[in-house]
Amino acid sequence: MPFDRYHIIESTLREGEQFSTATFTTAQKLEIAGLLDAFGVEMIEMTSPCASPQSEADIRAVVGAGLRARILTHIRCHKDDARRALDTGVHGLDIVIGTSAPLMQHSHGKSIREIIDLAAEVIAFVREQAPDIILRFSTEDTFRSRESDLLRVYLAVADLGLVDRLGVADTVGVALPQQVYAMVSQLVRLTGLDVEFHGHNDSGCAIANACAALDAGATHVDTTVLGIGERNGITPLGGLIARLYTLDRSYVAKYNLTLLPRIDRLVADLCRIDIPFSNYITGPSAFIHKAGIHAKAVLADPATYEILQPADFGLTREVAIGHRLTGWNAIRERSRALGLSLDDATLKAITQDVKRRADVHPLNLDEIDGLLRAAAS
Ligand code: HCA
Ligand code: CU
Repeated sequence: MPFDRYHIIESTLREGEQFSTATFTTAQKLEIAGLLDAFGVEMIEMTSPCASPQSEADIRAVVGAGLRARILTHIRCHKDDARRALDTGVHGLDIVIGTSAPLMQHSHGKSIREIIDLAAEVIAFVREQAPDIILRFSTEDTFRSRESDLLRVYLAVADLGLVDRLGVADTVGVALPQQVYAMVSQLVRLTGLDVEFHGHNDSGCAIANACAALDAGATHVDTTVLGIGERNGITPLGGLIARLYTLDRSYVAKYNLTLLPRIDRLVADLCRIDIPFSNYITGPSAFIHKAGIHAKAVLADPATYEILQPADFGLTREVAIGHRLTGWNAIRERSRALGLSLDDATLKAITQDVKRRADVHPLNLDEIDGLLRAAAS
């Protein structure tokens, strides 16, 4: 099964730094990296040392922390960038170059022939300097590149026999799952190399695309915490976990899932944003059940309306009862939790009272408890 042997490349410290409100200090990067390592991600990608002096120092600091995760940095396809990256002692280099018409014209101005020659030169240089380093080559904007161009570039790079992994990047979030599946399976079949998928979320397919990539035989998926990144970001770590867990819980058993809420909270705080209500697993309403029909069923068996078990993530479910959609089963459950013994007729009458009052304003738990206690006394 393809989902048995995938690795997460956690890019909060690279792609995530490209998010509008993200600027992490060295100490914050160490804290994020430490938590991601404890969670169990296999690789952590960091901003290029060429970005700024602090970026370079931060790679050294995180490499020096001695984490289990391998530390990668992300560089342009330049010998100078590669030299500076190698100098940091990083465990792996992720090299990228644009192959779509807009990027070839406005980003580097090179032809496909020139891209192939440059890639060969830089890759050979890296291997000469660091025979054991983990080396990946990726095309930027893969899904707006001509397929014949892509295959020329990827096959030429694969033929060098010097890289460990090829990367495909949906840089603008335009790809559909079936396109990702087709591209990844083709690369796996033609090169036999490990394949990494990096997908932006501009049109809402980042998780589905990552899943399609794995299904097609990709070995590595890029994520960031909460999905932060350029524009509206990439495949979120928690969203990928939710997607794989719901296919089969064993696919995410290798990760320390109870750390996810802490990781999401930390990054949200550092970026001065809230965790979105719609966030996977850790969104504030992810495990709140409201309508009477839902509450009744969930109280009888959570699996009726829960595909993820909150306890697996160190979280608890909540049955909301102070609103006009509440049902008497949920009110009875609250009465039991308070140790009261009210008969069904009384509980039903209280439920009607809650509904009437909630038409004016939602009730908090204290108000409901007050009604229940008053009826019991
Ligand atoms: C970017 C680059 C990148 C690189 C992805 C990769 C993208 O545009 O900032 O190297 O796999 O989305 O193409 O993040
Ligand atoms: Cu990106």
